[in-house]
Formats: sequence, structure tokens, C-alpha cells
Amino acid sequence: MAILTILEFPDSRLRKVAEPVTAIDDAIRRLADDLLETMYAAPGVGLAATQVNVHRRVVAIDVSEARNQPLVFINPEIEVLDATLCDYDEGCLSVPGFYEKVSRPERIRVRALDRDGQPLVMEPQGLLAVCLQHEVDHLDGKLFVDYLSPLKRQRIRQKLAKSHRATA
Ligand code: GNR
Ligand code: NI
Repeated sequence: MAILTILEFPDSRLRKVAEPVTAIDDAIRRLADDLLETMYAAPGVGLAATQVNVHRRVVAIDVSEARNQPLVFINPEIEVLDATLCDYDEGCLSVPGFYEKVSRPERIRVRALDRDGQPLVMEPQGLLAVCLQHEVDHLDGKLFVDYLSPLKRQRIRQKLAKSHRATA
């Protein structure tokens, strides 16, 4: 297993749309394990392959308190069950240090394959529902800052660009 480097906004590679996984082979299982290890080390509650510059539709999540319930979603597809929106203060490992309120549907169904290639269907709520939508956005080249006002997004972009220059 390996801890991978996480790309940071406004890196244009975060805007790539990830390709579906066609076969769950050793390389995909290794990617899933590396995503989990990188997520736990960060630490974060989720990580999408896009964030480590691998443009395949694979996501790792663990929203448990004890950090002992790893979930892997391959080719996740989200269906909105109820258009009612819920606000959540979101952060992102690719936008370090910033937290902003984002509104997303509260009730969703996710269909995916798990790490063993078995079909998985869940109807998560709360943080898991938020996190899944946040991660599938990453696979589509989207970031939570895209939901903010242009002014807020620009401020975050400038602050991160400055910190990237300072540590370059
Ligand atoms: O660690 C994370 N926390 C978080 C908090 C609120 C909403 C979404 C998230 S996901 C984030 C990890 C991450 O960047 N995943 O892409
Ligand atoms: Ni994120």
C-alpha cells in the first residue's frame, strides 16, 4: 500500500472526468487500498481517485467515528430520491483549510460495485450521503467550491495559490 499525493485546487487535473472501471483487477484493488490508506493518513472521510491524479471511477469513504468501516465504491451512480436539500459545512482535502456551507439532496440511492466487484446498493443519509455526492462530483471534475459564489471561490483560489508559492 502507498500514501499518494493529493492534488490541490486550482490544479486543472482536478477538472478531468474519470473513466468507468471495466474490470476489477489487481491494479484497481491496489488503487482502492491506496485511496483508503491516503484518506486515513490525511485524515479525511473520503477520497476520490481524481484527487490522486488517477482518472478512474473509484472512491474510498469511511464516515465512522472509530475509522474502522472502510467503504469502496467503483462506478458509483447516484439517484436523488427526494429533492429536499440539506446544508452541510463541507471541506475537501483538495481545498485544505476551507469549510463552506453546501446544499445537496438529503436522500439518495447509490449503486456501485464494491472492492470485490459485487453490486452494492445503499440509501445513505447524513454525512455518508453528503460525502458520496462530494466524491462523485470529484469523478466528474467538480469541486465543492463550484457551489459557492464566484467571489468566495476567487478568494479561496488566491489564498491557496499564495500558500502553494510559499511552499514551492
Ligand atoms: O474529509 C472530508 N470531509 C468532508 C466534510 C464534509 C463534507 C465532505 C467531506 S469530504 C472530505 C474529504 C475529501 O476531500 N473528499 O473528496
Ligand atoms: Ni473532496
